[in-house]
Amino acid sequence: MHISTELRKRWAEANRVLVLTGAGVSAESGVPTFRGGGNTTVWKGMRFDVISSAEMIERDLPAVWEWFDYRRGFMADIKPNAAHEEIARWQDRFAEFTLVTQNIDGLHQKAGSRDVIELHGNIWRARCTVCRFFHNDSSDGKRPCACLECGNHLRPDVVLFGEMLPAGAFEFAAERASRCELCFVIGTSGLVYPAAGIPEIARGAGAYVCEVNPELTPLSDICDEVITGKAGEVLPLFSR
Ligand code: BJW
Ligand code: ZN
Repeated sequence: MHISTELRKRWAEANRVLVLTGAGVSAESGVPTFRGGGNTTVWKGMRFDVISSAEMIERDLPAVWEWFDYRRGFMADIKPNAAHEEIARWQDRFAEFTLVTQNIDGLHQKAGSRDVIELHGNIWRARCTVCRFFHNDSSDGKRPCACLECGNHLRPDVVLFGEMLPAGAFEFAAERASRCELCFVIGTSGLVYPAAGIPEIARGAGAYVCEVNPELTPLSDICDEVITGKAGEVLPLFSR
């Protein structure tokens, strides 16, 4: 677990920094990753890419809610870890700082990060399956049962396999990636597109790209530097 002199210099001098995070950044808070243990996340015998799919919303919305309510249950009490906290400190350190996350747990915001680009939505929000009206949880942490505008069914406001990302979110992230000087790829397996294309855009535009992950990923090869370790242990080394 070592930060090169080159990276320390670039980190000290950079004006425009972009961070892309994935499930690994929340692992040390106790949120299970999707593909840990050999791609094995399963809910009631269904693989997560089956239950977390656009098709399942059509076929069995109550089952989708059961799966998301279960996860909302254990995510309610979790806290940001040292990685979220360090990333939150970075936003005031650079002239332009962009945080792009694939996570839906809201832990970056809990740690104090502002203007987080959530590519895959947020588990604490629902939206109407008909009129698309957004619903945040009520102050007591409960989700509404039906649309408050039109009374139709709600669904989790998350992006499932085969669904489009929120309008403009990827485009904004891609634009920031195309002009950042330093790009961190933290705790993602780099398998899900278009999110996994962001470091490639940054690299193609000449940014220095650094991955932080205990394991190598398909993105490791395009990175200038790979720091092998846990996000909560590696990231605080920057401010120290
Ligand atoms: C640590 C750690 C520690 C552990 N510290 N690290 C191009 C090619 C092929 C396919 C496609 C393509 N473009 C689009 C597609 C289709 C599809 C896709 O990418 N499929 C691939 C899997 C093949 N993409 C989509 O469908 C996307 N939509 C789209 O492109 O729309 C246009 C379109 C429509 C129709 C047809 C075609 C195109 C939408 C993707 C939505 C993803 N949604 C999910 C579920 C959210 C809801 C839910 O939570 O249930 O989002 S899938 C899941 O994967 C979740 C995550 O955000 C996402 C990424 O996972 P992540 O974060 O990388 O986690 P893991 O578990 O994979 O990895 C964890 C990593 O952490 C590991 O590397 C560990 O080593 C590491 N780690 N501890 C640091 N302490
Ligand atoms: Zn509605």
